[in-house]
Amino acid sequence: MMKKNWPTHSILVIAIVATWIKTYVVYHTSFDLKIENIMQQFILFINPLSFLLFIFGLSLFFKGAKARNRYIVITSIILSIVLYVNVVFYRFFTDFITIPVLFQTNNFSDLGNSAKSSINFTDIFYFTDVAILIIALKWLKIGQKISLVKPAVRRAYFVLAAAVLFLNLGLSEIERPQLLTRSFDREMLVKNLGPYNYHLYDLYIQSKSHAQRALADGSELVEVNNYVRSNQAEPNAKMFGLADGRNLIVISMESLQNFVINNDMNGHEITPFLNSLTKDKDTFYFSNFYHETGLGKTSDAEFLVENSLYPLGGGAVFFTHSGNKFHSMAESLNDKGYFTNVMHPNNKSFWNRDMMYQALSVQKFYDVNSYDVTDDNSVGWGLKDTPFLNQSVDLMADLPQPFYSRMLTLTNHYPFDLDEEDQFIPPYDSNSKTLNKYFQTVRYMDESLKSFFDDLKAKGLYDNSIIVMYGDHYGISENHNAAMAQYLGKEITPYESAKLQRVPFFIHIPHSGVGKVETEVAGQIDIRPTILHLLGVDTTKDMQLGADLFSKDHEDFAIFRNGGFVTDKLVYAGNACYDNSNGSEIGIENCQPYIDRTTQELGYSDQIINGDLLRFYDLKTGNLLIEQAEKENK
Ligand code: GP9
Ligand code: MN
Repeated sequence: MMKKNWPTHSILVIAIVATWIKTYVVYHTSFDLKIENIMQQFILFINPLSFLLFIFGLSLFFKGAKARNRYIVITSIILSIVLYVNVVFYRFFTDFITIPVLFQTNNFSDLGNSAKSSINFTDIFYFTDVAILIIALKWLKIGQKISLVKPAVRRAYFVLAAAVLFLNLGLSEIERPQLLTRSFDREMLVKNLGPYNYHLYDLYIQSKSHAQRALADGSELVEVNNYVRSNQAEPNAKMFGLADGRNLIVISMESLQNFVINNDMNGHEITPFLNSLTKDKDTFYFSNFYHETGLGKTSDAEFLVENSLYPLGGGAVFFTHSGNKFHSMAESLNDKGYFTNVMHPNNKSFWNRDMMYQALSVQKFYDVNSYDVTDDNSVGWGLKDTPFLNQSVDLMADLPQPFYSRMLTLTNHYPFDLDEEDQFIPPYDSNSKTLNKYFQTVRYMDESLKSFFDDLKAKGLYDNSIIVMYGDHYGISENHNAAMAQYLGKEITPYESAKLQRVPFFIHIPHSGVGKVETEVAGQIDIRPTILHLLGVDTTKDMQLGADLFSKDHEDFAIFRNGGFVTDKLVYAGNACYDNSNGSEIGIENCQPYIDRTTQELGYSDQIINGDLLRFYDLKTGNLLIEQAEKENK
């Protein structure tokens, strides 16, 4: 009787609905996904559907009922395994699997035997949908027959599936703009795309970089190496080793642009503490220092600091190339006996940091779980800067010394929300709410940094440390040009926009007495060689593109990730060449030699990253391992 009443493709519907519901239940029972509003809940609910419609929909192409049913059951088993493996992985790492992780066996050494103990009998629940299918097929005898679907019906079916996918992507785009290009947080991807689409997306990203890697054989390094060697800057004898043996603290100041330094807003000083450092005898302040980040924002700046290579143009290198071989600053300092770590009170998978930090040889990542985070001490993106920096000093007090701690602040991040008690100055009065609030959060960050210095002193960490601080990237985008024009009292031309990419850079060396304001044009690429030389580390063999800012060989030249550049005399932005002394547009031929060098240098950096070329480079000897590569390829 059953046989007659059930339409022929009921089994398809059962497969889709059962897997869909199960996935949704698993979201709530097995992962800790932070859902903030109804829209996010709705996206979460519909996100498995598009993939399930596609994958199970392929069963419409089968001609025999048996083969079709087998396809559906096997697909259901595979999807259940994929989801279940993620669940088990999540129990350990509170993260979702990426394809490279599956091939990095050292990740699983942690899992070891305890993996077994975390697999429970009740986990059978994760296969409920498979069980339902089998019951439907075997006992209820559903899906015994098949009738061929008309091509038009099939087409309509896949159009529907595509429509669901676009609805899903559209809603996600509204909820989380630039999800696929910018916000590379796996949790966010899974929350918006669902686990199955997420794995497809990951597969796409990984196979793209894998293909480029496979094409490289190391011979590309000859030219790159020549370039790097011929552009090397000799360390300044007075500065080399000046801070040898001291702890190194590097602070990424979120979204901090240089225009606020030594400036005021309607009579209010914006950064009193940082301003005092610009006049301090122990501090170098670089006033013509540029960020060089692309889509990866904070993480791109981290990449520049660690590697002195440019981030990528098309995506966040932290996400696309965490499987590469790198010779990071952390690695150099590990070799020198430093305890290297990063402190940042956010989800560890944000920007794929947990994976990338392994590739960068960072020994420990103090993520959000290392901090005491409550509603009271949080705002916007999470833990406020003052408690973050304060708790970090407590952590530092227990670290083996010397240590290298890289810290990432968070409060001065779009949308620049701030509790009333933290608003030390009023908002600005332009038509841009963003800019108006920006001054207040910058003022707050400045105060946090001041108390951080005090905390270091109180814990006895100050005297034997050096503190390096850089703005990571712009905070005010070109969408706010009108408001910026009002504030700065001048029109924001492409020339001005380029100059607004300046971020403050400070090197504070307690008791050194050598500090001053430096005006040479420089960029984030120069941070690493400068620091390493201060700490007395030889970098003659390093594959780095920046130059020591204290070296007489350092050139006034900063390259933007978008192909623009600045020198002491020229600015190249928006395909036009400007005179840097007055901002007037001049003939492109003036810029051409630097345009060529910019293209060349960005090209070399991209080649190193895309080809994973550092695997062919022996840092200890400076030898190129090209013969070995030839063998590998055979
Ligand atoms: C998040 C923080 C902010 O952890 O780094 O990232 P951003 O959006 O500035 O790149
Ligand atoms: Mn940032």
